Amino acid sequence: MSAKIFAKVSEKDVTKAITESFLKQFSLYSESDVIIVGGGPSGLMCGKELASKNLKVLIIERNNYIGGGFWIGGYLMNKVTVREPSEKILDELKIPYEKATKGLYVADGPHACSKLISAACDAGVKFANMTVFDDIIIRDKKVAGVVVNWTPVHSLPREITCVDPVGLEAKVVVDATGHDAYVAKKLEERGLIKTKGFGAMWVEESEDMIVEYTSEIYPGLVVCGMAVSTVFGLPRMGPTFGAMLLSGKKAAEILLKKYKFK
Ligand code: 48F
Repeated sequence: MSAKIFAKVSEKDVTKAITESFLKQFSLYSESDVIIVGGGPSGLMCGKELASKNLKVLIIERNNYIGGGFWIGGYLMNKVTVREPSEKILDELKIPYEKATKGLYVADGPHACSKLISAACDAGVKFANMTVFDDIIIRDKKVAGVVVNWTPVHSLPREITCVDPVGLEAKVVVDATGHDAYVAKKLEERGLIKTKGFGAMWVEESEDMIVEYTSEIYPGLVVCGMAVSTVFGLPRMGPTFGAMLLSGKKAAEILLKKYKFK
């Protein structure tokens, strides 16, 4: 037999490496500065901005893959568009793009999405994927964390799996769950806020409004991305992503201004 290329390691070593590393991180991030629910473009952008300021940021994502709707532009075609001036963010992230028409730029979805994920990882964001947001923690009339479970457990019928979720604490939670606005809806279920449901498509209006309405909607809960349109009843914008990136950035600015993290 020819000389071995790889180091001598057994199965148990592989298992221990995974479990020990995962549990160490999960335990550390059970108390985060900011928990962002949703790993789409707005959540990733928000996380990147916060982690680059040395905040401890955890993104909860129910899917295995991160990126939300940013891989695919629309109608299963993997090109994403941004309107001026958000091509400046593509420049910052070193995402190549072409001019489609005056004020509109088009990029490859896989390239744009992977660069954004990479920038978030490089900034220090950690991820809990295959993890579904299930409920909110509220203490003294302020959001204080999230209740989560494994996606596979959550997806099974109750009669097969009765597995309690676990709680993760954070100083601030960001709802970046897209059109569903899952976190905001949990507050609504308890009569604490009222959401309006997103409006019909109107690209000329929607992007500006989403950035404008990106805000803290309840103490400790900031909303960004398409969740903003669902909360405030704003028009949807279809497959153009500038507002997602700018809204994520604004969400980070809002909470950096208001909260002390050290
Ligand atoms: O939908 P998504 O990409 O949200 P976004 O950042 O961007 C919206 C655009 O993609 C597009 C658009 C405008 O261009 O109309 O739709 O606002 O990403 C949301 C992420 O949240 C995850 C979901 O899997 C997706 O990756 N998510 C949603 N609900 C939960 C969740 C939940 N309950 N628990 C965990 N993750």
